[in-house]
Amino acid sequence: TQIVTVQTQPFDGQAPGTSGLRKKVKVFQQANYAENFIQSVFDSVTRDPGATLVIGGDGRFHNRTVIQQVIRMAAANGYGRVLVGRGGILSTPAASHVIRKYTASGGLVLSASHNPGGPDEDFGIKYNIANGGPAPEGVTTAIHARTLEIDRWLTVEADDIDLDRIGDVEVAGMTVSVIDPVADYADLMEELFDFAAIRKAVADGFTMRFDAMSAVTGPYAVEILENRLGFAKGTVVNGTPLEDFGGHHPDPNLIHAKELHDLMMGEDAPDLGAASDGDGDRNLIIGRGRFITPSDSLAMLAANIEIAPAYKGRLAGIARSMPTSAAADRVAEALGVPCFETPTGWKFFGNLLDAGKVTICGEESAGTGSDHVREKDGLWAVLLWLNILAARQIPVDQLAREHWARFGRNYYARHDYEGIAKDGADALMAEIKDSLGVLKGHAFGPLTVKLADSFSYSDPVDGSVSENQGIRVLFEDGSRIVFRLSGTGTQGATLRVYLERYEPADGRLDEETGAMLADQIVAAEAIAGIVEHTGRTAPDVIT
Ligand code: VG1
Ligand code: CO
Repeated sequence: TQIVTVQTQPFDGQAPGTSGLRKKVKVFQQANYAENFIQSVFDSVTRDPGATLVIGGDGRFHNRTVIQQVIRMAAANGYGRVLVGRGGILSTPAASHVIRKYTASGGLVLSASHNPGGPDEDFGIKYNIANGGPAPEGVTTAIHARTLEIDRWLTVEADDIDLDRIGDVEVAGMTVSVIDPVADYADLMEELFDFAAIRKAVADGFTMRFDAMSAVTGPYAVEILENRLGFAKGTVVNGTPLEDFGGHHPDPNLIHAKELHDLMMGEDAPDLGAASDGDGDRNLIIGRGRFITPSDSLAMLAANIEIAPAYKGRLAGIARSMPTSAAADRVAEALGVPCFETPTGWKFFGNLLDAGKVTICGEESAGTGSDHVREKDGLWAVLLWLNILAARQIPVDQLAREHWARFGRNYYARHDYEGIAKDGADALMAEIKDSLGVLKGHAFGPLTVKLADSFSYSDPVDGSVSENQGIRVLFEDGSRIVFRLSGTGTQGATLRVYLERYEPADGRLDEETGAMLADQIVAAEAIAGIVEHTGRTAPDVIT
C-alpha cells in the first residue's frame, strides 16, 4: 500500500465539546480541517494492528464526503476493516451497537444531532471507544492536544466506494464492509422487549404516531414499528432521511415537534406520540393530552423497566445528569437501588454501565438509555414505553398520575438563551461563581439558598475528576436552579437555566409548570442578571 503523507498545520478550536466536534459545514469544508481532526483521533487512540473501525452518520449534508475521506485515511492508518452503514447511515445508538457487536476498536459517528443540516448549517464528528460509548474526557483531551501539534495526515490513493451497495470491497488492502444499518439494531430491540405483547396491543387497537423529523430514525422506525410490530403504514411520518432535514431543526421538543404536540392535545390523538432527533439518540414522549418531561420519563421508565423481558429482576441502579430533575432519585430510593449524578453528556455514564452499577440512565435533554448500548437511544425509549403500556394496559396520562401519586412530582423546565454573545455569557457565569461564597443564606422572595456550588464529579469507577460542570443553587424548600453553558452549539453561546421544584405525593400534582416555577424564575434573574448579560428579556426555547 502506498501511503500518502499530506502536510498540514493545526487549527484552533478543535476541542471536542459535550458530544464531539461540532462546527458549521463551511468550517469542516476548509482544506485539512476534517482530516486534521480525524488524524488526531487516529494518532491518539490505542488499537491493535488490523483493528476494525465503525463509521456512520445521521445522513446530513457533507456526511458522504467525510465518510469517503475517513475510509482512505483508515486504510493509511493501519485499520484492517471498516464497517459502514449503507448510504453512510447509522443512528448514534445503532453505531454504538455495531461497535460492540463486531468488537470494533472504536467508531466515528458523524452527526450534529438536533442541530439543522445543509450547506450553511452544522456538521460534527465524534469518536466512540470500544465499549460503544463516547470517548471519555481523558481521550478527548488527548485528541485535542494532538490537534494543536499535528503537522501531517495520512491517506491512500483510492476511488470513492459505492456506499449504497451492501457487501465487501477492498481499499488499499483494507476491507470495507457496507452493512445494513437497521437490521442489527432492530434485532437487538426484539431481544430486549416483548414484541408479542406490543403486537397484541396494536391488534387490539393501540395507535401511535412517530415523527422521524426527516432524520436518521425513519428507516429504523418503519422497520420496527410498522414492519415488525404491525402499526399501520403511515404511523411513521417524515420517515425519509434528508440531507437538510427538510429545512427544520430535527430537535424533538415542543417547539420543533409542534405538529405532533398539537395532534396529541387534540380530539384525534393516537394513544402515543413520539419523535427522535437528527441522529436518533433523543426521544420525545407525549400521551393523549399529556406531555411527559424527559426527566419524568426517566423516572417512570426506571420504575417500570423490569416489565421488559431483558430487564426482569436486574435493575442495578439509576444514573442521571446533574441538571436532570431528581424524579429518578425518588424511584431509586423507593426501589432500594443506588442513584448516580453525573455531569452533562453521555460519556459520563459509560464507566457506570460498564461496571454494572447502573442499568438505566437519562438526561433532561430527552436522552434515555440502558446498558444495551453505550449511547442514549431514542427508539429504545419509545419501545420501552410501548412495552410498559402494553403490559399495564393504561394510558400514558394515567401512568403519569399514578407515578406522581406514589413518588411526588418534580416540576421542571429548562430555559435556553441561544446564540447570545460569548463575552456576556462568560461574564454571567464568572459573576455567579464569584458570588457563590455569599449566596448561602440569602433570600430571594420566599426562597432561601441552602447551598450554592460549582458541580464537580469524581467518577466512582476510575476516580477521574471533572470540574466546572455547571452551577447549582439549592434552596431550603428543596427547589433548585442550575446554570450552565451549552457545549454543543456552533454559534456564539447558549445559556441553559434549569428550574426544578418538588411537590410531595400529597401535594399539588396537576398544576401548570410555569406557574409552579414562578419563584424560581424570578430568583434566577436576580442571581444571574440574565437580562443585563444576554440582552434578552425571555428565553428562546422553554423545554
Ligand atoms: C446537550 C444536552 C446534553 C446532551 C448533549 C448531546 O448538550 O444538554 O444533555 O448529552 O446535548 O446530545 P449541551 O452541552 O448543549 O447542553 V445530542 O442528541 O446533541 O448528541
Ligand atoms: Co442526538
